[in-house]
Amino acid sequence: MEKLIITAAITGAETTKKQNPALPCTAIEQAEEAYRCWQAGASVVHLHVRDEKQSPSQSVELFEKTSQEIRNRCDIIIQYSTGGAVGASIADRLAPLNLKPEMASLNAGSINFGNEVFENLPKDILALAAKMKLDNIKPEVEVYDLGMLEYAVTLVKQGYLDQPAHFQFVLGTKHGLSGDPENIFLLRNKLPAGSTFAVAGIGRHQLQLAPVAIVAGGHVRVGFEDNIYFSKGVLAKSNADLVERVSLLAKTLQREIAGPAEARKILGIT
Ligand code: KMH
Ligand code: ZN
Repeated sequence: MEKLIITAAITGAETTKKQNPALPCTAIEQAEEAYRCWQAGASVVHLHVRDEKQSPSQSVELFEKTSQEIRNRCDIIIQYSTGGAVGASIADRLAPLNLKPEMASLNAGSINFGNEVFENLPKDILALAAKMKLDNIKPEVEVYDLGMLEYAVTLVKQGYLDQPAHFQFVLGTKHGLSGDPENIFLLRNKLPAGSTFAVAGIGRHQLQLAPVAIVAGGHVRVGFEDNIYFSKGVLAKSNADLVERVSLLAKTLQREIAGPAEARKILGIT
């Protein structure tokens, strides 16, 4: 089995410092947190940025500053969010890609999100995919439902996404597939040959699905974007604590952990 890629989704667009005071929001806070996560075994950081009011932002300047601060500390792969926050315009979601990050998320469809709709129109998905192809940015295809995966597979077959593609199964959202471990296998069995996949469990599913993903040959995402707790009712003190626990799980399950250079090879990042 290939080595395990751990992604740290350190901030997200929805989590607040009120919910967890350890949420990193400034460029320096995010860079220091990414560094701690890298030390704990993460090879990818999934990045959203926040403005001075700690509100979600798609500011190119902020993405650039934060990326620079992260790169000053470690060689972790930086994956930009193109999902942003619900309601962000597609132009704003696309703009940070001009900085040519190594990776970016690509959401494969629209879904109810809280009481809103996280909108991903087909033309916008294709525009983001085309930009990533043009600038050699590795997409991580985010799927929240089986139909979204099946649609993304058609994009692979039609050449909008290069093979082997990398997918993320986001499980445990209120309106998408649940955190039932069987859903990992449901989705995995629909992947085109040679694809790689990671699992992002939401809330308590983050911990519960990590060992399943590890033994199923998938990769794992953890972090405050998806879950702020270390255990029931106990806030995590740092994203790095969540990463470290996955590293320990992997060691216990005898799956080696990939460093950034190895992760680049596994994902075909050139
Ligand atoms: N904030 C969510 C609406 C992504 O980063 O691509 C979307 C999201 C997915 O976080
Ligand atoms: Zn995100």
